[in-house]
Parts: sequence; structure tokens; C-alpha cells
Amino acid sequence: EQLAEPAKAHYTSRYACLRPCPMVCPNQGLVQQLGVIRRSRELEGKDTSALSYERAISIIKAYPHTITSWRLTEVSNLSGIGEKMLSKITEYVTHGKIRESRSSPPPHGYSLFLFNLFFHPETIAASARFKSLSEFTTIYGIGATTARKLFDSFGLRTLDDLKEHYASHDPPPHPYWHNRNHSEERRIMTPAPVLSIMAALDLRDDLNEKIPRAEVDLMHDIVMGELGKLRPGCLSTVVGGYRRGKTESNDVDIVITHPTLVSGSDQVKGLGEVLVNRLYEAGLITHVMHLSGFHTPDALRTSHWDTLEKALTVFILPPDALGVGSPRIHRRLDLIFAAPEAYWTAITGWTGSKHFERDLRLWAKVERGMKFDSSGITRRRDSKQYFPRSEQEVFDILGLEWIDPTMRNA
Ligand code: DGT
Ligand code: MG
Repeated sequence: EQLAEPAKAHYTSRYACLRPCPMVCPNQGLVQQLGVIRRSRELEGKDTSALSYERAISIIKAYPHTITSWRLTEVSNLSGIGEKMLSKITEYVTHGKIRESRSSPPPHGYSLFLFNLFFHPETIAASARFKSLSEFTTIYGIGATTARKLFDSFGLRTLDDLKEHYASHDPPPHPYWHNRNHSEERRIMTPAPVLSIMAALDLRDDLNEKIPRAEVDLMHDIVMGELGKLRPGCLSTVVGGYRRGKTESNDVDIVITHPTLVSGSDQVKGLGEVLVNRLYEAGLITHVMHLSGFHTPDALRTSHWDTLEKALTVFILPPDALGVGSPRIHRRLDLIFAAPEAYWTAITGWTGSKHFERDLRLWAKVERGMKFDSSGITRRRDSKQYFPRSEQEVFDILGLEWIDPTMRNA
């Protein structure tokens, strides 16, 4: 079947999946300030506003020139940069920082002075509320909604407040193996504990520590070494920020397949379960927050992205793995299991960035009549399924010019 000519990638594209975007851009200061406002909107549950900041940030990150006053006209013509966003950019260009625009009046009852003070990015960053909410969300299992509830309804302000609160309120986490209906031989004999909030508080420092690339490589080698003993011949790729070239990652994401796995059978799920079991019994996995299609109710990722099998876990290197007496730091490890036909869509879908992925799905749907997710590509009109054999083929089928993973930092 003849595929249409791919759309050209360019920084002016409306779609993030067509904008090559480096890790560090020429307008990093502006991006950082807009990022503070975006984060505060997100913490306050103003998702629509947060998303329009996210779009604008993504567009600016792909813009190849330093924005100076004589570039503002060109910037204003970029899609996703509305009048309001342009006024913030202009302010940054003239004053080196951003205040909330005067064209958006404060909510009734607030003084303009206090409003401006509160929404100034530096002021936002310094405000007690922003600080508390940000701090609360550094704990695995606490999202923006929970953080606001803890602040507003329970009056909590500090991590010590939080500890005291959860010492008496911590509900046992919903076990990921609850209601699982698996056969005797695949039964998890010793289910790993789910991460309770109290346990997450104890692991907070570890889990917020960034992971250098060399340690990502080592974790990958150890995991695949264990898997090789159970099931020789598996293939794997480290995805996520690591694949996009991040020097330090927040977690490790690995996509795994085996050439003989039959999709639609229980084999993919089985592979995930035996590996997680093995790593737990070897003392390499300490917690499992989620396995396969089962969620803990307050899980961080509530939206259903795809039908792939995945294990969200906490991993720890064996003693002395990084040299004699080296510290052992708990790390977030996500394992994604795919049948061979879904391997390349899984890799594309998990490489990110999140915004790149969002626009990839949107592009596929709106411009190509296709449904893309990590588990596959389907043409909508006749439900034809595609099984790409490389990531290049994923881009070809979706009619997109190739973008290197290191330029997908939208
Ligand atoms: P970081 O924070 O250093 O780990 O940075 P990333 O970009 O690796 O972020 P991460 O690990 O949250 O997610 C990796 C990519 O995978 C992300 O860009 C979007 C995608 N992703 C995250 N969660 C899911 C999920 O539940 N399903 C699917 N299909 N994709 C996901
Ligand atoms: Mg990651």
C-alpha cells in the first residue's frame, strides 16, 4: 500500500510531533518562568489554563532563535501563542520577568496589587501555598487534588504535618493483586508490598534524587540479566527521558518484548509477572504500585493510555553495584511489556515527551484518521491494524517526517 508523502517537520507546525525540539533551547529563562505559572495552574486544578501554558512553552522550546523585541511579530504568528501569552512574552523580553497581565482582572474581591504580587512567577514560587502544594506532590501517590485537600481541609502545611496526619489516616493501599484471576503456576507467591503514603514519605528523598545515565544503564543491564535467566532472547529498549537524551532521569522506563510472544494471549502478562516476581525475590524490587490492568485507586496515572502490560515499581541496586560501599538509592522503575507487533509503537509511545505524545495522538486522529497509542495503530474507517517493524515505520504510517528521539522534548 502506497503511503502518503510525510508532512515536513518545522518549528512553526501546530503539532508538537512535527516540531523538532531540543532538550535545552535558546529561551530557557522564559520557558522556566512560564513553567512556574503552568505548575501553579496545575496545582490549583486549573487544567485548561495549565494546558495552554504547556502548549506555549512547547512552541517556545522549539523556536530556534533567542526572542528579542524584533522577533515578537514572528512569535505572535506561531499557533498556540495567543494575545495573552504574547503579552507575557513581551513582558519577559522587556523586563526580564513576567507579571500576570493587567488585561485579565483579578477575581472579584482581590486587590490588583495583591493579585499581581501573588501571580508574579517569582512570587508564586515563594508563596507559602505554592511551596506546600509543590512539596506535598513530591510524595509518590499524592497528586494536585490530594495536595489541595490536605492544605485546605486538613490545614496541613509541612511534611511533618503530613507525617503526623498520615500516621493516623493512612489507609492500606489497594493491593495490585486484588481480584486477580490468574492460574496457579503464575500466581504471585510473595506479592511485593504496595507503596503506602507512609512508606512513600520514608522513600521521598530517594525517589526525588535524579538518576544519572550510567546508573540507568546499570539498572537496565541488571533487569535484563535477570530476565535472561528466566526467558532468554528478550529484546528491550530504555525509553522515556533517557532516550530523549536527559543527563538525569526521574525514573527508568523499559519496554520489553520477546520474538515468540503471541499477542492477545496471556503470555505478555505472564512475562511481566514472572519478571516482577523474580526481581522481588532477588531483593531488587521493594514495592509494586501497579501491575498489568489493575490500578490502585489513588494511583498517579489514572488515565487509561493503552492496553499494554506494565509494572510500576520501586527498584534498588544490589549492594556495591556502583562500587564498594556505594549508597543504595531506591529508584522508580517502570517495565512495559509488549507483543512483538506492538514493540515499536510501545517504544514511540513511551519515549515522550508527554506533550509530544499528546499531539502524536491528536495528529493521527485529526489529520490521518488513525488511532495511535502505545499498543498499536488502527485506521478508523476500516479498523485496519498496522504492525510497524521499526520506529521509522511508525512515523511513515502516521505520515510524519522522522524526528530523532533527542529532538522530541516538546
Ligand atoms: P522523567 O521524569 O525523567 O522520567 O521523564 P520522562 O519523560 O521519562 O517521563 P515519564 O517517565 O513520566 O514518562 C515517559 C513517557 O511515557 C512520557 O513521555 C509519556 C509516556 N507515559 C507515561 N505514562 C504512561 C502510561 O501510563 N502509558 C503510556 N502509554 N505512556 C505513558
Ligand atoms: Mg521516565
